[in-house]
Amino acid sequence: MASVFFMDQCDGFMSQWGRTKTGQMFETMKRTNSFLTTLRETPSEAKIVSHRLMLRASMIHQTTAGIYSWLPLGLRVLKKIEQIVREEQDKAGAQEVILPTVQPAELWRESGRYDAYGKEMLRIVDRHDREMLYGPTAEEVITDVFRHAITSYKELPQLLYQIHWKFRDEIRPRFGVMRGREFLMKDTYSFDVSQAAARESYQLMFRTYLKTFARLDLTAIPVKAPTGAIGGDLSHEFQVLAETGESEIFYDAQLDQLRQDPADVDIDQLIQIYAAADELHDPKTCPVPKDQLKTARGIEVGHIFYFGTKYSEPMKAHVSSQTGENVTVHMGSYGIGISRLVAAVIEAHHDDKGIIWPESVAPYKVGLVNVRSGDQVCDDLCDAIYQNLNNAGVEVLYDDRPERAGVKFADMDLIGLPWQIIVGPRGAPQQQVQLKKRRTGEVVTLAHEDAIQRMVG
Ligand code: 5CA
Repeated sequence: MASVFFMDQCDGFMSQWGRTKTGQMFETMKRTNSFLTTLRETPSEAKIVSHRLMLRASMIHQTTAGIYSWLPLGLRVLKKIEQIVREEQDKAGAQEVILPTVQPAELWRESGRYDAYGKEMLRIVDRHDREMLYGPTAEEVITDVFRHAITSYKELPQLLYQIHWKFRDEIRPRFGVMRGREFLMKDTYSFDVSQAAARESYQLMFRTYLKTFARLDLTAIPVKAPTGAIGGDLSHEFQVLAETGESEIFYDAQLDQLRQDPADVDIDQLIQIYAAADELHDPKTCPVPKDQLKTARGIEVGHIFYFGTKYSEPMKAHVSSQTGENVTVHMGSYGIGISRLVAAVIEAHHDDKGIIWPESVAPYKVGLVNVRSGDQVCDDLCDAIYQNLNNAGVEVLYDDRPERAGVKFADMDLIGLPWQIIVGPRGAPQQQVQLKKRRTGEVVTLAHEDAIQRMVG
């Protein structure tokens, strides 16, 4: 990976920034100058492991009930997840937009949802006494954008998405960012000329979701779901299995085999396999034999809906068809809880020492541990490694603090970077380091150039 530095002469700076070939930002950081303030003790308010670890690793700070500030380490993960979700949406041909968070009540009156949405909607009055709201979702806003721009079937299908903050005044915000009141969502909206075409968009998103979750190292089971406040007649939730999950799901054991390799699975086939949220599961009508039926708890990380003309009809989103008639477009919407995913990844990837980030979303790839900061040989070798990794565009967090080795090791394990390069007084004179893989705990001793080489490759 080549890199271009904006600040060549930045030896004295706390961190360095660059840009990789793919345009993604990377950054390296020294602990002495970082905002990282890890906690040894377990915060008592946190009931599930992801919340505890996010607080202990200083990824988030609760500003008020269900509303969080994202701190530097947490934000890096949030951005990585966001970028993977974005790349998969772009590959599917969806185009990114940003819609307003503050929306006029008027549009929601048009769709008939303003009164129906209830107390979860945060309602605001502006200085002219106009009723506004902080968007819990954006079907109305996007339908309004669409109807002002698209007039012909020739311009369909359209897939538009945004990655933006939502607000739902949840009655019981809990488990940290897992169920917040303010949260980051990716929401895509599809517009098609017919029901058959809309089904294709639905299947495209279905497939895109399986690829997205696989890149996050998550196994997400697609489950038939009720449509709730969004409405419509076809819907799937994507559930990551975890004991702490809020939903109970029932599924055919066949799914366990198929989901191993989602890329090769025929989607129609996957949609046919029984998997249902508890609201939809009825043991009397369930087609799966008892010994083949599995039950598990899940975290809903995504939810997709086909709702036909529920919004386009009242909001008059029409196009001219091939035969010149005016037809109402068929729509779907497709959500992914980006901020919730940060917690879901931790629920799926941790041990009793802390987080174990999959490489794809790790805040840094490597943690560099100077076992004896202040020792000239150790400091020099660490500086050389830090600089080399930097030049190669490898994201590294360097623990250069004058702390005891035990504290640094515990912190690195807690933060959960995939790799640790450990520099100590025994190996440093021979330019030797230890390379530790966080997931397995496996440690090898090798020349520092070899360790760097392995991180770059
Ligand atoms: N308009 C549709 C699809 S874009 C919609 O809003 N769907 S949703 O209500 O199911 O939300 C989409 C995803 O956002 C959920 O699957 C979940 O992962 C995430 N989400 C919903 N509520 C919260 C919340 N309170 N905290 C964190 N994430 C949430």
